[in-house]
Amino acid sequence: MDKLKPNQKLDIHHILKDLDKYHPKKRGWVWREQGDIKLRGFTYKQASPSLKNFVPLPSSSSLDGIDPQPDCVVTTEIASGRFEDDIRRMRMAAYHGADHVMVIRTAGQSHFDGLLEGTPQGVGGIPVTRKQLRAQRRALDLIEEEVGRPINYHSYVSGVAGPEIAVLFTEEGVNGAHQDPQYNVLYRNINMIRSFVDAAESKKVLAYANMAQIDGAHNANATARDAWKVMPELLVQHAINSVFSEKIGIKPENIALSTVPPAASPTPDLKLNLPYAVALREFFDKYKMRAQMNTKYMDSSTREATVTHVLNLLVSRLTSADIQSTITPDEGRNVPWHIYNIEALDTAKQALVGMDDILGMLDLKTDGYLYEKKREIQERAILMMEEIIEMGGYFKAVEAGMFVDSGEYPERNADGISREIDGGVGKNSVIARDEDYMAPVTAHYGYNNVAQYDENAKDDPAKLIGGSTFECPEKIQFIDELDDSDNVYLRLEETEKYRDSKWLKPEVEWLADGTVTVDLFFPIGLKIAQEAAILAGKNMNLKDVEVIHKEVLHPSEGTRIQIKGKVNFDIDMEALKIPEEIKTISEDEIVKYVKDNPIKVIAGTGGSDEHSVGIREVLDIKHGGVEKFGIKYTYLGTSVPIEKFVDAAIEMDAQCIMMSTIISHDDIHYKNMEKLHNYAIEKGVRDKLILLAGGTQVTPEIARKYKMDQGFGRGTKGIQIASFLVNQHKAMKLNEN
Ligand code: Z98
Repeated sequence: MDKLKPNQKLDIHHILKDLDKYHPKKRGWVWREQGDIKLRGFTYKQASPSLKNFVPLPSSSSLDGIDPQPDCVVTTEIASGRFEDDIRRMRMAAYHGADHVMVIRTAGQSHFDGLLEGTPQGVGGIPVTRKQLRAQRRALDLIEEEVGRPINYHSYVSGVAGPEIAVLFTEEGVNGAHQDPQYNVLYRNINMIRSFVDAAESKKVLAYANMAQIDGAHNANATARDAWKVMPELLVQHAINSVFSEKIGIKPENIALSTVPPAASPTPDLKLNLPYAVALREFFDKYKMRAQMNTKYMDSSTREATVTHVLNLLVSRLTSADIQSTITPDEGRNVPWHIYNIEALDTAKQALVGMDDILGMLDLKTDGYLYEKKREIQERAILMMEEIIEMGGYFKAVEAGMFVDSGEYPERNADGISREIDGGVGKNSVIARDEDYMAPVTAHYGYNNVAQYDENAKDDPAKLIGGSTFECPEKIQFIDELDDSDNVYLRLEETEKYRDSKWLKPEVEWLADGTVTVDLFFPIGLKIAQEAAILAGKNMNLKDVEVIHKEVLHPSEGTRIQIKGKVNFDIDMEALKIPEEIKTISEDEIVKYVKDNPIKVIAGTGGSDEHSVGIREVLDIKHGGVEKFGIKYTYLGTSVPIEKFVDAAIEMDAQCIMMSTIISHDDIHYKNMEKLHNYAIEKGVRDKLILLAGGTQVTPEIARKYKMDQGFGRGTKGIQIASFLVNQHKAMKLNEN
């Protein structure tokens, strides 16, 4: 499988085969191609070329399926923990426009003091391992070729094993990483001296690999009691990590500030988030901005999360974000449900494209509230930085609890996170290098003393050993999984029945997990509704029923509940009756053809059938009926005698009869079809008429068996009928000639 094909599943066995010998195709971060794009007569200014293979937004079905891509990199966070399942998600995400895939370590990997091999699920979460990275990068190498755009792969460099992780990432073709020593210090209580020394080493490696770096300031935002109060501090944290990174050698264009709008509606969202974003961009204009939604205020409502996301996207567009993250309420629910990943990607794509060139039409005011608030945030940040310097520097300031205090600087509530300079994990573990210290490794920070061995190896110390793993990937030690009771092969065996077979099972988290979600409404208050929902789930034969979302519509009149649970049946795909797909052609093509070749239709509900809604829907322009494409119709009404259709067609010189037939007892619908066909023959016009029958009980195959040219069942759209008419009309003309 050297190439993926859209109609073929990604073969996980292929990804795992000879994985020990696989090495990534390239290193380094890739930005999107940017520029003006023209699609279907529209010009997009903040855009990027369309993909080779993609799934467009649903509404694109009325726009010839165009899929304009925004100019910024779009992120998805994939985190089921089973890399064999996540690979499929990455492929779906790429089709929806993701070109930055972040794999979340669900274990709090900062707590591990070394690298882990294998895929040890049992440790209470999923850490990132070489095998997992390699398998996923291998899959992404295929996926990026399939969609025709490079995909950036990303994870985190933190914890006391940070430098080792940075090396691992470089070896395995990871293209971006979070790296910010302040994260270690504040949130993981890792010794600050150790964290900054490790960060220097890690950043040197990230710089070598040309990876993009995302910082960790946004975590203050997520941790603080009132996130908008830490706005000045966020600027300070960004400043510390950016300058530090640049001094070590990361190029400014690879330094991305992780910005999260600090507030969400029902706060006056934009009045806080917009001045903050402007303040940030103005101070840090040489760096990139990675915008992520504010998860702090996300509850389990997908609707609410989407609105917060869209408001955040507005801020991103107004301040030109370079990387746009997308996360979902599933963070809040703690379940990585990829359908919502895809929804969030579509939300970003739809909103960003919808707001294309907004700054070409609007200016942000440079006076009044926006200016004053922005200035105030910046002034507070500078005051804080000055005080930190006066206190004797960052370490002293952390010790004094200057960070993540719930007061808005310079106001202080004395509840900030305080760490001791010589405390925390890994304290006293930094030792000065000896005089004759020497490490023959590539991308090493600081004093390395290689010249004593070889003057020529000064700038390339690994030369002394014939190259490091960066230059010679074959030197990498690949250790396969060691746990023989929990590994990918066992998991694949468990689900083998559902892989490329006739068996299917609903899925949420992992292949064939049988999980489903159900939306329920009860005309009662919350407390009772919740219990009722769980019982309802059990009565539906669901196992492990849990409430995942609840919303009071009125304290006593009603509650909406969403539950999840597991089903224990399999679906045999071979037993399914798959309705025939009716192919459509583009609206423009239909309109042009009908203009040059007028088509008239006689329509009505046949026999003694009084239904009229369906046929009117596919005739009238209102909901996209055939009239929309220039096709003229004469509607004869309901209970139309079969003969009358043909007589009217002759009289009006029509090319087509559309007979609706809903009632199906005694197969009357099919009998009427045959009658219509026979009468047209009797009148000598069968070969000049296109006969169509439609209705909820009509299937195309059986309609054709009863001599119709085509049948149209439930859910038919006008464009399907119009497309068929055009194709059939063309074929009839060819026959005439
Ligand atoms: C994000 N969804 O930012 P653990 N380093 C930094 C981080 O911000 C994080 C980690 C490491 C969010 C995820 N960020 C939150 C600077 C996490 C993760 O301790 O192994 O979980 O490290 O995209």
